[in-house]
Amino acid sequence: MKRLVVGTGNAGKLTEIRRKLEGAGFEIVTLRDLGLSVDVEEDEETFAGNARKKAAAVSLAAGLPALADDSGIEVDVLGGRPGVRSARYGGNGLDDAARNALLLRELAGVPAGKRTARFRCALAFAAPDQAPHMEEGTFEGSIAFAPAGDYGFGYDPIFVPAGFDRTLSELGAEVKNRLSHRARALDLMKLWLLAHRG
Ligand code: ITT
Repeated sequence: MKRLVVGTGNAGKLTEIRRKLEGAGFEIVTLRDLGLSVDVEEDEETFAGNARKKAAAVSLAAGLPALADDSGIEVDVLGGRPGVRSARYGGNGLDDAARNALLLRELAGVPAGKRTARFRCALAFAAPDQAPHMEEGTFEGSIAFAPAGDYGFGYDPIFVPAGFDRTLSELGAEVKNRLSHRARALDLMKLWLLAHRG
């Protein structure tokens, strides 16, 4: 089977990508599987720009087709922050729990109706022999008043998807793999891979 390198250091993303791309006709490998490490500065102003940059760098280093994800959360009352800076929001020293606590402090006093937010995911496929292909997904919801639940990573414990009254971490894998920003982008990417790279 043809190999596809997934260029992410985020274990949560990797699990979601592997699950969604089953049956897409590729053996999914990581940079670590190949004994490679690629350091990409994520300095673009858009998710798509960063995803494209990561995928191109990984494909070049591995000499194989590559997939990269750039994603994050936009909180409306914060003018779209953390946005493309979601991974390092509040500085490099913070872990996911500390970043969630920071976001909740910033939203102290903001009422339920004004806590709207969305996750965005840009996925880029790059191969040595062709221009990159992009897909995107968004996931609307709002920021909870306190973290809850164990599933997932990042901002999942404080994100309540639109139409639900529990956090994504409480709702778990079935809901996330069906409705999330990454799930939607991956569904589209899988269709494109089957049609163009099969
Ligand atoms: P790679 O660049 O190695 O893929 P990363 O974690 O640094 O890993 P990003 O630069 O795309 O990835 O940062 C995205 C951040 O946005 C991520 O670290 C989370 O904090 C948040 N995020 C993205 N998707 C998420 C999701 O599905 N659930 C919760 N948080 C998410």
